[in-house]
Amino acid sequence: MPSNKTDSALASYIEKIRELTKPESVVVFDGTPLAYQELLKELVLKKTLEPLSRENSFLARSTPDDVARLEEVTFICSKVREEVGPNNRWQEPTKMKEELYSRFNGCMQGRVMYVIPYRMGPKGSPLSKLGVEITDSAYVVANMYLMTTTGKEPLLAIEEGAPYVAGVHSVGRSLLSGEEDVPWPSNSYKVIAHFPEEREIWSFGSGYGGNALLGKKCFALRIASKMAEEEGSLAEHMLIIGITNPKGKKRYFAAAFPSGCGKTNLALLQMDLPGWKLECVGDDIAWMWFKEDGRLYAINPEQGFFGIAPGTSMAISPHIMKMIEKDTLFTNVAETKDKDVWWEGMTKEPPEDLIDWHGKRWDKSSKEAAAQPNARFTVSKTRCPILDPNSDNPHGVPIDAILFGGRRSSLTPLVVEARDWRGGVLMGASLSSEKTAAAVGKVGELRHDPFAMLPFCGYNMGDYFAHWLSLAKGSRILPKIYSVNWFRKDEDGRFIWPGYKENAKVLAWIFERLEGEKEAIETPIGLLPKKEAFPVEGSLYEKLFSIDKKAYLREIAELREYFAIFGERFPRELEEELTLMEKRLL
Ligand code: GTP
Ligand code: SPV
Ligand code: MN
Repeated sequence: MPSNKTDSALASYIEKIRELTKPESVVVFDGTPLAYQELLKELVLKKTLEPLSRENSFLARSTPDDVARLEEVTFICSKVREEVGPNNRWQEPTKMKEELYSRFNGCMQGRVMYVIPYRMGPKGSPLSKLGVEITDSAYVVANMYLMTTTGKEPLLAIEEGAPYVAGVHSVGRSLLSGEEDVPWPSNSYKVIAHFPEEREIWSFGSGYGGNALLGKKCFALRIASKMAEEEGSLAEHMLIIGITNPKGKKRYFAAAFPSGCGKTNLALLQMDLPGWKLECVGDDIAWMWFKEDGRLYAINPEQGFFGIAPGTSMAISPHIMKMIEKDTLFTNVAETKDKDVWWEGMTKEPPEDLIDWHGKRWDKSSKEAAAQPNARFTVSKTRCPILDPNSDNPHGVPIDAILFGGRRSSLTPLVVEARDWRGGVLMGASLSSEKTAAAVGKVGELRHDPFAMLPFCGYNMGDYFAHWLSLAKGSRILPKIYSVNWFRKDEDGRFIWPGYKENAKVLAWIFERLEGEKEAIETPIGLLPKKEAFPVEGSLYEKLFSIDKKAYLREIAELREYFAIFGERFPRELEEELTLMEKRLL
């Protein structure tokens, strides 16, 4: 497929996939509320969805082997291996296409093939982009309806010749005549393949989240990050929030935390500090570009939230709880006897008579969780109780601060300000985090996750670092960069910082720094809040902000080893920056 696909290219693309996958029928999804309701009815008939007592809300239960993103079978298929770098799995494009053609051959037999034209980003934004997802999963169509702008308007733009990213997805389970369907069709063979040069995505075998909703991680991060490198912009795994101080001044922040590390929670934070206000532009992805006024602007390419349910409660995340009161699709949560939802952390005590995420009566005494740890809700952003008035502004919102944060039980302090852009880029590149249930694999394992983009950067991460450095040019007004860590633990393994609503104090400190209202102390790793200027009592301050120089020196040695995997592509400036930090620590 050419990268500039036209209307006739769309028709021939649909025809090509139809011929290959041999569905029973083809439906172009028109994105209307009525079409969505029709889909929900079908999904209930097929038992993929179960109606809940919450208004217009439904529950899906996946198969136990299809509960999260699958990094092991996610591939970037650029022609030259070095282009994808050691941060990605690579497969030669022709070889991958051969494999895909054989897997997709007849894979939609007995099923409806849906064509979803969609747009990522606000209408009329220079950064918004179009996509088409072809899928044999009605569940995917319903989720895409909530997460993107689907239907006639993006279709028309594509028909008028606008370029788009093409994606084809199949659950990989054809239905031969007379064969009965299962509630959650999938295939034990799974693969998610990206072709950045052709702007194409192919996904087979999984119906879950980032593996199947191709507009999200596959397009808006992996393909879009490559496009951004070419266009001089950014496509990042970041939330976007607007913060207003008691004087009525508003600033926007973007923050990158790895999967399952608190973006949705921070994006919907109830900011309880007197006089302060927080509003949400997005909770997972930011597309950003520098405009002629020299400032960095961001849009949220998504129209909805695909958020983690476990851990969400009225006590700690009331805005999220309010948002999902109705019009929400739940996947893999537990079900109460009055057909409502429950998950670990929602209430102190679980209710009686729960049905677990497998659909079985839950044994309270068992060690198994009632909700799958990566159970999620899908909901349109129109339900967000603190949606920023600029959330659909095609011009984007100006970003004044960028935060990087991982799940680190030791080492990194609650908040550190980078001295300059370079120091900030090193902060992003140095990010490590303990793995969460958002991806299949061992939970809790500490791994490098530069810029929270390890699973999502569609090209060589060495070049990605260089791209970030290259943005500091001319008279640009660069955002200040911060590292944060809500997850430091004490000797007994307990979180030192209460987190959640308390994180507002960190946001306020950053805001006040930008206003020039707060002094900071110079340390070898960056600028820390002055003890008097940070609203926690003395001993807690020490625990949150102490710097273990020896541990930092070990970290630097380890980082050097890690960065070496990028070879020549690792920017010398970052190496120098690392050496400077080392000297300051010695
Ligand atoms: P993805 O959607 O996978 O990209 O994740 P996310 O970054 O949006 O993470 P989310 O906000 O859903 O949080 C994931 C988990 O971290 C949940 O179980 C939260 O309860 C927990 N969490 C969020 N914020 C905090 C915090 O400040 N402190 C602690 N201890 N846990 C938090
Ligand atoms: C993540 O894993 O970072 C997510 C969820 O936001 S998924 O859409 O499944 O990738
Ligand atoms: Mn995410």
